Formats: sequence, structure tokens, C-alpha cells
Amino acid sequence: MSALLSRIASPADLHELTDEELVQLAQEMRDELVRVLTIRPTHFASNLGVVELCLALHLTFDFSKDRLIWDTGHQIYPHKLITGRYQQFETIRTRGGLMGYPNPHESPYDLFMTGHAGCSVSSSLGLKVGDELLGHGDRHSVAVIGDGALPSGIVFEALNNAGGLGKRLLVILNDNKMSICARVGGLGRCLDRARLTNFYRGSMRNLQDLLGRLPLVGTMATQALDQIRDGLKASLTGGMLFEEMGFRYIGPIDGHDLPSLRRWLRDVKDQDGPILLHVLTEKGHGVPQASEDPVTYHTPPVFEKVGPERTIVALRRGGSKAYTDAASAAIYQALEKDQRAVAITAAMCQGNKLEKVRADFPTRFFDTGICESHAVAFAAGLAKSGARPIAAIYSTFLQRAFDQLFQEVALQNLPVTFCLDRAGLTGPDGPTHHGAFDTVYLRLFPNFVVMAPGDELDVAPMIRFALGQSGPVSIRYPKASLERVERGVTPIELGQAEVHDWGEDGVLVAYGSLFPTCVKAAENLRQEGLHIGVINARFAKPIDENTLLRVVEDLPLVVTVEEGTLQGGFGSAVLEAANAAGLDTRHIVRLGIPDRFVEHAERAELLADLGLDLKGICQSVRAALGAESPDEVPGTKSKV
Ligand SMILES: Cc1ncc(C[n+]2csc(CCOP(=O)(O)OP(=O)(O)O)c2C)c(N)n1
Repeated sequence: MSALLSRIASPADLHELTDEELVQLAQEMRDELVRVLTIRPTHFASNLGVVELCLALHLTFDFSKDRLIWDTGHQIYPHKLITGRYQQFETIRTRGGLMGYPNPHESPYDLFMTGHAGCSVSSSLGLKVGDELLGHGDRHSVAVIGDGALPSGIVFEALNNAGGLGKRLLVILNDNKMSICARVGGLGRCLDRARLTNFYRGSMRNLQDLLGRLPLVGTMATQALDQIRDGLKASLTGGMLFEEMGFRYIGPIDGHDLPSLRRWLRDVKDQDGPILLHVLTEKGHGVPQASEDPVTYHTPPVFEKVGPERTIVALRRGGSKAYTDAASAAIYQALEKDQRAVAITAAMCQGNKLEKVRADFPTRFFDTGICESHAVAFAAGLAKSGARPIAAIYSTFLQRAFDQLFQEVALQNLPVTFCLDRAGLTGPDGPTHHGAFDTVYLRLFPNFVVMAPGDELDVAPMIRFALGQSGPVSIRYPKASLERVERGVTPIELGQAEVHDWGEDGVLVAYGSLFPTCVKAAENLRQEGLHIGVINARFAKPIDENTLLRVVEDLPLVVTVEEGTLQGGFGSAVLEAANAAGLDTRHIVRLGIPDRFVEHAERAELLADLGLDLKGICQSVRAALGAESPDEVPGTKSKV
């Protein structure tokens, strides 16, 4: 139990602490972040970097009425620790425990449930304008945004709007030079120049003094002055960008010097108009390995052993290969084979396991930064030029690019391959990160081919197939270990399902990740005397009407199974086709994610909750056929 941290029931208690105690509290907060990582994986390095900033903000403002939005929200742990959630902190990212992101159901200090980057400035501005309209104009509104999230298009839309409105809004740019990987793009260079401002300002003064004192003459003195002037001009350009947009740019300032941070925040607090305070922090601050390797320590494996001074002695590595591994290997092969193939990620090189692609194909690998909408339109441009772009984007984040999918890609019928990682229930990240909706929103658009591998063996053939198509193709796969159904795999053909086994009593039609579970379910049910077939649907658009309408017509039960939302998903596609063909659809049962946001828990727990695990699928089949569960039959033992 941390001595000071346990005394902080709410931010008001911070005011009871002396400056020395606040330094001690920051240490305790870092210790707690380390301790929890000995239990389970959590976001780490970003949280270590904002401890002082978090304390300074809560000491300067009163966020029981003022407004604070942490952009993205993965760096909200220190804020949780001092807003009444320290005692439950150990439960973070577990079923029924604290969320790893802001959650208004947990605390009034969390205003929005977020997890997607780039929305903080817009929401803070909206809060400010709303508060003014509704008679709470005295409330301050603060957005904290990282330099990784800053280049998102929506942030510039918000800065532009805020600069025009001229309201009192404080945007804190938390600049640690990192996204998850090193930050990319021109804006980063601009911030680097701003970092040098103080240096150049100091240099200019010192050099002018020096030149005044030294007997320098002619070219030497002129050259020296020119160089300094250029440097100063360049350095100011960083902040100038924001100034031109109507913000007062202040900084850069040290984000780990708590007294100085507090002074700066007090200074800017009551100034009118929009202000951008540029704060320099170190990602991983206070844990040597994390600051040296912030990429690994963004969300590291669990700590096996921690030594003195928060030295991480050992990480618990290992684990089985995931769908991401199979997809990234196939993307690598595609680039090896075809000079036109290009890989694109929107700041998720590490998550998409594309580091090797980045290293070996530097001219055909593009990290756009956290800019999914741009990434999609960029891919469209590449495709139009004749290249074969593969955009590897998490299902949930592709939602940021909905209109680009429609206009730039689908409407032009351009051959962009979308590799949708984390499609389905992503586990402890929770509702902001579950990839529930992609099948629905991609099915909407004419020209799109929408696919999902049934298992490991489908992944690479699907990516190869996609690259041979003349229009857009999406391939979704889960955040899960690879599974394999041993079989003579049939080749991927447009709109063709793979019939694993015809049934007599019914059939499970699996779209994507739950195909192996359906195969096991059919095996179990067979031992209970039910002959249930299994189909690996592979395509949600176009669906295999020949096969699927045949089973709807012939079999007493058709159960569609998908790890995606039911409204408009694969099962709906089967219903639509059956309805259009004039078939009875009453014996079609759809299993998937219901019409509600799903909380955070382990993926296996969530699958069980939603009846999408082995037991749940078997039970749905029995229930539909009026068969008894073996649990209910006296003397029999469940095979499930
Ligand atoms: C729209 C969207 N795309 C991608 C991500 C994945 N993501 C989570 S944190 C992060 C890096 C954020 O960098 P930055 O804003 O600089 O914050 P830092 O972690 O450096 O404090 C990324 C890419 C996301 N959360 N949202």
C-alpha cells in the first residue's frame, strides 16, 4: 500500500501535500504502474510519461467542474490513480474491473469513453462552447493530446474551428517524440524545430554578446549571425503553425518539472482565447528500460521480475503465433513477389507486425501516422496509379475512414486490399476497440468483396486472392492465436464457400474466426446423435448463394456464426438472400454480437457470455432442434 497514494481519495487531497510529498507521490504512482504490470499487460510507457503533467493539471484546475479530456485515453492511468480509483486499480482491464480507457461510468472525472485518437480538441471545444451557452462560462476546458495523435485530420479541423471561435481553450501538446513507434511525418519536424526554440533564443543572446565582445570582422561575423538567424527562424516556425491558426503558442516546457509545470499552468489558466501549451515529456519516464525502448514498453508483456529502482529484470515473453503473424508474413510475401505491392499502416506498424516489411521494403512501406482516413484515400491514389496497396488497419480504427472507403475506394472500384486486424472481440481493451462493425459497414458498398479466413490456412491464400482482384477487397481476422482445421483446403474462389461437412439435422455456417469452434461443436453434437454440417463461408459479399440457399432449402436448421455485430452482418446477408429467393427463413438462427456495446474482459470470457464459444454454439443448436443438453439427460456426461 503506497503511503501517500492511499491518502488521495480525490484530487482535492493533493492540495494537502507539500512539494516534497508531491514528488514522493509521483514515485508511488510510477511504482503502482509497475506493480500492476507484474500481474497483467497494460498500457505503460505513455502513462509513466504523464505523471507530473497529470498532477499539475489536477492541482491547477478543479475537474469536478472544469473539463479535461485525455486524447485517445490510453495514458489515463495516473488520472485514475488520483480520482478515487487507486483501491481498485489492480482490477484494471479485467472483467468487471476498471477499464483501461476513460469511462464515465467509473468516475465523473472521465467525460467521454474514448480509445480512438484525435478527438480531444473537438470535444473540449464543444464542452467549452456548450458550457458558455448554458451559463457555465467559468468552467475551463483542457485537452491533452500527444504528438502522435496531433496529425490526425480531425485535430486540425478542431484547431481551425477553435482558432476561429477564439474561446478560452487550453490544448496541451504532450510531445514525447513517439506515437507507438517513432512518430512520422512533417509535423514532427515542425515540433522538433519548436523544441529548439529556447536553445536558439539563448544562443542568439549569447552569441550576440560574444560577437559584441570579440574582435570578429567581416564575413566570419556575418556568417555566424546568418546561421543563428536561420536557426531562430526555423525554430520559431514550429510554434508559428499554431499561432497562424489563432492559438497562442507557449513552450516548449519541461513536462517532468512539477513546480515549473504548475507555474506555467497557473499563468495560462485565466488567459483568454485558445492556447497551445507545448510540453516535453519522456515516454517511459522513471523506468530505465521503458524510456530506452518505448516501443516495446508501450504495452509490454507482463513483468516477470522487477529489480530495485524500477529496473525490469525479466519480461514474460512467448505465447503462440497469432493471426497477425500469418497476415504480416503473407503481406511480406506479396511485396517480395510483386513490385507493385505496397504496404500501408496508420501508425500500427508494431501492432500489425510489419517491422520486417518496413525494414526490407523501405520504399514500399508507408506509415501515415494516426490518419486512417488519409491512409485509405492515399491507398486509393496508389491503386489508381497502378500500384497494389495493402492497407493493414485495425477493424475499429478503419471506422475513422468510412467516407474514404465509400468515395475514394468503392465508388472508383479501385483494387485496394484491406487487412482488418483485431476484427471481433479484442478483449481487455473493451468497447472502443472491439472490431464489431466492419462486415456491416463494408457490405454496404457496391464493388467491395468482403472476406474472412476460417482459420490459419485461409489467411495467405486470401491475401493472394485479393491482390488478383480488380476492385476493393477486405479480409478480417481476429486478435487471437492461430487455429487450424486439418483438411484438404479448397482454393479461394470469388463468392465460394468451403463445405467442410454436409449435415442432415442442420448446418453451422461460420463466417471467419469461429469456423474451428464450429467444427468442434459439430463433432460434439455428433456424439449426441445430431448430424450437423459445417460450412466455412469465407465471403460475406458476395455470399455463396448456390451453397447457402441450398442448405436453407434442404436442412431443418441453419445457424450462422460470426464474431461481428448481428445487425447487417453475415447472417443478415444470408437472410436477405433467402428472402429474395422466396425461401422460408424461420429456421435460420443467427449467432453473433448483439445490438449493444460489449464491455471489456478476456476474449474467451466475452465469447462465452455471448454464446459464441463451443458450449454456447452447441447449446444454440440443441435449443433450435429441441434436443436435450447432455447435462440434462440423467446418466450422461457433457462432451462440451
Ligand atoms: C484512430 C486510432 N488509430 C490508432 C490508434 C492506436 N494507438 C493508440 S495510442 C497510439 C499512439 C499515440 O501516440 P501519442 O498521441 O503521441 O501518445 P503517447 O502514447 O505518445 O503519449 C496509437 C497509434 C488509436 N488509438 N486510435
